[in-house]
Amino acid sequence: MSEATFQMDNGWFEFHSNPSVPDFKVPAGAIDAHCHVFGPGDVFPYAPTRKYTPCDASKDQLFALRDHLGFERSVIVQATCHGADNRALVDAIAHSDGKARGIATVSAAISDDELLELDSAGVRGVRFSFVKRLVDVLPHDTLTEVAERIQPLGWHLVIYVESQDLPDLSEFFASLPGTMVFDHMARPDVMQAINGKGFDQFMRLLTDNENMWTKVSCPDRLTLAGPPRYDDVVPFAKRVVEIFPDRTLWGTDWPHPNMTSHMPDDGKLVDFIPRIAVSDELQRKLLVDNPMRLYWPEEFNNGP
Ligand code: 0GY
Repeated sequence: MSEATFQMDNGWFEFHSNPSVPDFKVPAGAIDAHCHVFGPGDVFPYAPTRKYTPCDASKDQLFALRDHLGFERSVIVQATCHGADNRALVDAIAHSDGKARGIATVSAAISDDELLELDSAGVRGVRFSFVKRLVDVLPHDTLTEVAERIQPLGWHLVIYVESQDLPDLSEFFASLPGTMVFDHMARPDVMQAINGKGFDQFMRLLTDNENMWTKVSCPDRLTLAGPPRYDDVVPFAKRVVEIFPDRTLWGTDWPHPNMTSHMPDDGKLVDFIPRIAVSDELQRKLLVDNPMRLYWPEEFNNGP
C-alpha cells in the first residue's frame, strides 16, 4: 500500500454530489458501459506519466451511483491517470459481486500470464487512446501487436479518438483485428451538419466495418447547447442508435474527468437515453443486450 498523497489539479471539477433520480427508468439488467474509478490515490497511486490528477472517485461511490440510477452492472474503463497500472480497476471489479467487468490499459511489455490474470479478474478488453492531451500515443505496430495478442482471449479494443483525427487514423483502425468500440462517437463536432463530412466519415467507418461499435455517451462533452437536455447532441446519437442498433453502448462516464464547461447531473444524463433510443427495443439493445454480448457473453448466450 502506498503512502502517496495527491492533490487534484487546480480548478478540477468534482463529480456531482447529489445527482437527481432519473425520470427514465432503465430496463432490468441495464449496464453502464463506460465509467471509471480514480484511486483513491493513497491506495492506488496515480501514474507518474499521467497528464492530470483527478479527485478520488472510489468503487463504493461508483456502485452507489449505479444503484441510484437503476443500473445493475458496470463496465469500468481504465482512465489514463492510472496509466497501465490496472490495480484500482481490478480491485473495483473484485468487490463488485460479479456486477462489473473492465477495460484495461496495457503496455506492450505485458506477459501472456499477466494478460491471463487480467482476464480472470474480469477484464474483457484494452483501451487505446489517441487523444493527445491524455496520452503519449504508442507506435501503430506496437498497438497492432497488442490487438493481435488479445484476440485469443476473446477481448476487444476500446478506442478513444477525436473526429478531427479520424481521416489520418481510419485506415489503421480498419487494419486492426477483432471487435473495436469507439468512445463517445469519436467525439463529433456537433456544430457541423449531421450530414457533413466529419460525422459522415465516422458513419461510413461503421458501415464498412461490421466489427466496429460505438458508445453513444458523453453528450456533456460534445454539447454547445449545454445541460440538462443536450439538445444539439440528440440527432447525432439518435442516428447512430437507429442505424447501428446492435453495435451501440451507453455509459455515464462518471466521474467525468477533465470537464471544464460544467459537471453533469448523472440523473439528467440518464434522461438523455430515451431521446436517442426511442423504443423499448432500442433501449433494451443499447443498455442490456449489446453490453451483455460483449462483456458477459457466457450469460447472454445462455439466454435470460
Ligand atoms: C473519458 C474522457 C476523458 C478522459 C479519459 O482516460 C481518461 O483519462 O478517458 C477525457 O478527458 O475526455 O471518456 O473519460
